[in-house]
Amino acid sequence: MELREDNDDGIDSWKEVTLIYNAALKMMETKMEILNDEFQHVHRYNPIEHIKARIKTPESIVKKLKRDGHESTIDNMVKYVNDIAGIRIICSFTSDIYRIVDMISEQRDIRVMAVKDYITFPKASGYKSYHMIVTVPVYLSDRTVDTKVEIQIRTVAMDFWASLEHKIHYKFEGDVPEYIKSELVECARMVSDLDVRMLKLNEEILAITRERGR
Ligand code: 0O2
Repeated sequence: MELREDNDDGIDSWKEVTLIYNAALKMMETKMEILNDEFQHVHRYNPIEHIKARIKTPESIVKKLKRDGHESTIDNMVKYVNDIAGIRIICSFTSDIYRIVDMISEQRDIRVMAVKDYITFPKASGYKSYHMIVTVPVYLSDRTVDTKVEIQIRTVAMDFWASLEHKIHYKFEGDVPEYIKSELVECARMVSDLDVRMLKLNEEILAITRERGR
């Protein structure tokens, strides 16, 4: 991303950063809504339950840059922080996740830069989610800016687990007692089990509906 010359206090550049990342988020949200509407039209079914979008706070950006040993400059922010713009796509079933990944990857103006499949390879904590870092072109009056967006795709059940785990992590400032960690791992196992059973149930309902010609 090319930013205009910084002024003394850097405010213009920061404003420009948020403007561009906000535009990228809007584009991604609209793209996802269109795909969801089309999917409903063709398959009579919505793979996306809901979408959450956020711009990372300046405090979190600075924290991440410090953690990775970078100076807090606008340039470093744009270069090293991949999740300034983040979108979370929540779906009902695990199979929807890969459908959405394919649909995103096939969009001609989206460039997939990196993926992390924590669905097939969950974290030791039990965390499951599919992560993509993509760029989308943001069309300004005088130039086009390819802008990074982090996409997290997960089921409702995985999201429920991740939200609570995130809160717990934050409460204990990373030093979570062992018995809570093991309980979380056990809950993650139950979440995976629930996702498998709900998917199976849904497939059975769809098969019956097809059989009855409805
Ligand atoms: P926040 O507050 O949610 O923004 P990165 O640090 O992004 O450069 P990393 O950590 O290898 O590199 O990226 P990864 O694994 O793709 O994780 C990025 C984001 O995924 C995190 O952002 C979290 O939102 C989420 N995440 C990853 N692991 C976990 C986990 O074990 N539990 C929960 N609840 N969320 C997780 P941030 O910036 O760490 O946090």
